Amino acid sequence: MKPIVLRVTGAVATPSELTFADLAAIDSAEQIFDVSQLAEGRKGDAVKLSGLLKLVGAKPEAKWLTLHASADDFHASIPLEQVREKGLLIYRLNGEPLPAKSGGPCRFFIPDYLACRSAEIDECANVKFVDHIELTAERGRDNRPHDDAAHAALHAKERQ
Ligand SMILES: Nc1nc2c(c(=O)[nH]1)N[C@H]1C(S)=C(S)[C@@H](COP(=O)(O)O)O[C@H]1N2
Ligand SMILES: [Mo]
Repeated sequence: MKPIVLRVTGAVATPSELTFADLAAIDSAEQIFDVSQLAEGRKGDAVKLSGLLKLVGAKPEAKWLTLHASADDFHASIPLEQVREKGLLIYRLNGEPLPAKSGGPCRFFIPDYLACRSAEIDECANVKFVDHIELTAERGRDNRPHDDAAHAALHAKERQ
């Protein structure tokens, strides 16, 4: 059995446990080869969130997208409508599964993110180490930092 890189649960027709090969097999119209085309300096290949949602069959009641990173217990919950078309999931680097040092197994990425804590969809919502995506009618778990001190502390921890 190939390792599961992403679980998708909640308000979806087909709750799924996806491997790297499953993500790579999503329709090429839903794939972005080389995200540096969209965001300078960013690396890797991505699948559009819209492609993932089609694969699992997002239900109409799904209004919130929660990105879970169990590796470091980081979670962000954002209104689905705002990222449905532009959200990306980076999952591959140089043809291989995205390594943890680049935010693997999956890294959520919004190309035109706003400054940290300026909005619901901010840079802090670019969750690294994503291994579980949950769709819900109500807001899900979110432990993004709320103030400067908490934000600085998080980045200090990240740099260790
Ligand atoms: N899993 C995880 N994802 C995370 C974080 C984190 O601590 N853990 N920090 C967030 C914050 S606060 C920011 S600003 C961005 C930073 O992304 P960068 O490492 O590419 O600069 O990652 C976000 N994603
Ligand atoms: Mo942030």
